[in-house]
Amino acid sequence: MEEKQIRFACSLDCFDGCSMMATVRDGKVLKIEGDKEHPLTRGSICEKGRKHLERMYHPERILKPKKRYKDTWIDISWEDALDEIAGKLLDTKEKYGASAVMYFNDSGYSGLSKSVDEMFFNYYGGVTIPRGSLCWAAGIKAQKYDFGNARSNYPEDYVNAKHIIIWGRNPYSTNMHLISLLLKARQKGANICVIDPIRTKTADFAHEHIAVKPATDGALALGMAHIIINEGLIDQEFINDYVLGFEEFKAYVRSFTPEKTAEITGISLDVIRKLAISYATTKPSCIILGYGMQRYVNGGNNIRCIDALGAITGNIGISGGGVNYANKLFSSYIGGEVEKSASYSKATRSFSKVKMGEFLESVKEPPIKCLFVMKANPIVQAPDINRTMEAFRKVEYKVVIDMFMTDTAQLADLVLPCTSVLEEEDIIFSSMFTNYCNYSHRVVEPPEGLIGEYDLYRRLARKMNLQDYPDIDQEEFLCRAINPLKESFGITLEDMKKGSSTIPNQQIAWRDRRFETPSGKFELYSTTALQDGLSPLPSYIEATSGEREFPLRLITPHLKDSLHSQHFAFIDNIPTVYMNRNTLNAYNLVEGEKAVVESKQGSIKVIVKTNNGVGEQILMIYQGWWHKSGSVNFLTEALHSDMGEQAAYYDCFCRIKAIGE
Ligand SMILES: Nc1nc2c(c(=O)[nH]1)N[C@H]1C(S)=C(S)[C@@H](COP(=O)(O)OP(=O)(O)OC[C@H]3O[C@@H](n4cnc5c(=O)[nH]c(N)nc54)[C@H](O)[C@@H]3O)O[C@H]1N2
Ligand SMILES: Nc1nc2c(c(=O)[nH]1)N[C@H]1C(S)=C(S)[C@@H](COP(=O)(O)OP(=O)(O)OC[C@H]3O[C@@H](n4cnc5c(=O)[nH]c(N)nc54)[C@H](O)[C@@H]3O)O[C@H]1N2
Ligand SMILES: [Mo]
Repeated sequence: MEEKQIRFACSLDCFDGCSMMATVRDGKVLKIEGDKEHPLTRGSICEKGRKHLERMYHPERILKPKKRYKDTWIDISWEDALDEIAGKLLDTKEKYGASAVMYFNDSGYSGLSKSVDEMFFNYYGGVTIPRGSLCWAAGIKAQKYDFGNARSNYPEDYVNAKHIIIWGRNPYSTNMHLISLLLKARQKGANICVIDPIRTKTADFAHEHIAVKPATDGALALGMAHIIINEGLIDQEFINDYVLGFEEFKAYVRSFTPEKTAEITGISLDVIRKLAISYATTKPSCIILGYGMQRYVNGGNNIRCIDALGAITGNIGISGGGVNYANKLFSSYIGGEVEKSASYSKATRSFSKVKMGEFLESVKEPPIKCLFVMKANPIVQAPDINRTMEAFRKVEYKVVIDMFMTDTAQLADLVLPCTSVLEEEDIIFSSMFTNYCNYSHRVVEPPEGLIGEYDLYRRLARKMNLQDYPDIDQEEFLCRAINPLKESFGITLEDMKKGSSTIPNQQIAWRDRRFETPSGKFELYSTTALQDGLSPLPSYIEATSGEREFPLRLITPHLKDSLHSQHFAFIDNIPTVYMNRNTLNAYNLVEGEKAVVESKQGSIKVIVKTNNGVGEQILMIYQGWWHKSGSVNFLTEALHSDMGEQAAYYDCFCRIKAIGE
């Protein structure tokens, strides 16, 4: 049999959006590697991307529907599984109404074909749906107030910057193709600085690392603005023409003197001053934001304060500039059947993803009777696991769709398998960084009998006689979804199939300075924020701090070799906690020993490790560990940030003590 090379795309919820090549022989994938022809990812892929192959052929992958029976699981046929779900859904709707059904989905798979879950539940009549985010919503909302939308310069443009601040992002772990762009920018002479309470590998690579105290970035940005304004380094012309509320902002930042800023942020006067001046005078100056500093109760305002720096220095709408947080580019041009289905949803009840446990405990008229989870592992990834798990368990009927028996699936009544990305024909894009949308070809057929989510919902809709549900094949569904792209830019499905597509002439976000805010300007003063009960100006809300009993802040960032919990699946050891030597000594801990970390919410066992790059009074544990190891979200509290109902994971306070084995 001959070997074939087939192009597909990574489906992980990640910045980079890599294109990949699979080598196939006799219906079996032999290897996967990067696609050298992709303009941005250029053939390099990360460890977790490579693991698509291992996951597809893993002996523990779920291949048949599994039904809970007493204390064990039994395999059932697809027909029986679909009959059972259809029966439950029809019955629940009749007895309690459609809103007694709830679903929780996330971005476990980023392809368009699996967005049919939303469409299915809309046609069903409108169930209880999730709102808010575990991921990035505080920053998205902040940028909506300021710019009207979250847009970024195309990544290839970052190399044109003379000064780059990587602010609360760790691309060494989470966004590897940004690192190659930073290398290029550095070769061209750009100065690169990283602002992070932890000295990450990204910080090691930069010219400077500024160790800000957690959740004080808003104050740092306002302090920088104070210096920039005082020194006359603002871009007056840009402000006059395109900025609303400068005078009010100027009055507000007057009190953020360098001394006060230094006191709040823990950064020396010299460093703050140098940073402010180099940002304002080395044009074009670019800020690349991560999602770290918006995972706090003051997170949205932290991002607004940083956005303001771009506005007062005129570093917006120019090549090499921008306050780049996300790139909501393709999502504005995707529509089709999912969009159309919205009008079929009658009930409109929603719950915050962050507070699923609290919602389930208290919801009445009707209470939740059926719960569906897909593309997500909330019993590991959502905050306050103990509470969420207890409430989740009490729901009468729960269905989970996943490739593996996750901790969430273990609590279900019925678990359905799903296809791997290598078994799907799909369109994949991410709104975080990349400006490319990738077409992913089906590399191999799914294992005997296994059906993907597209067909699963279509078959369910047929069984339930869901009126008007589009009974079309997957290709037609994709074709309709990208219709706005075709109409606006002439990009067709056939074009897409050749590899990756991009939207022309939008390399520089806000080049036309036509902001999507109510005033059409960049809004330092946002009436919309005021109407939402927030300060109209970007404000510093004092960072929370630990109490006597739980003095240490726990930061739980993302690990290089796993996407959230997905690649921790087969790891049994317990998590490592990193802290600096002062913290280690203060708690009489010994390197390598076992300890227990406790918060008001719960506790987990850990192995102690010193890392002097971790700031004072901070513990750092990577997120993603499964229950068998000890999930960090046993410790976190279900808190909302100030904007977007975002999980404020890093406002988590703990104590640590040795176990003494
Ligand atoms: N390998 C890998 N890649 C991923 C993911 C993954 O799980 N693994 N997840 C993907 C997803 S869904 C996301 S959302 C992104 C997240 O990508 P990133 O934003 O890069 O990652 P985070 O871990 O959220 O946080 C980034 C940095 O913020 C820092 N930070 C924490 N608190 C503060 C603060 O108060 N101020 C400042 N300035 N910095 C702070 C943390 O120390 C961390 O180094 O990564 C994506 N890519
Ligand atoms: N403490 C703490 N917690 C965090 C974070 C943090 O920084 N700290 N980060 C948060 C962030 S940024 C995010 S985005 C969330 C992520 O939260 P989740 O999206 O829940 O995280 P994953 O572990 O990626 O879980 C996705 C699940 O989808 C499954 N899956 C993969 N492909 C498919 C498919 O095709 N169909 C179906 N049905 N399932 C599939 C995977 O096997 C996996 O179990 O976690 C958040 N949790
Ligand atoms: Mo995320």
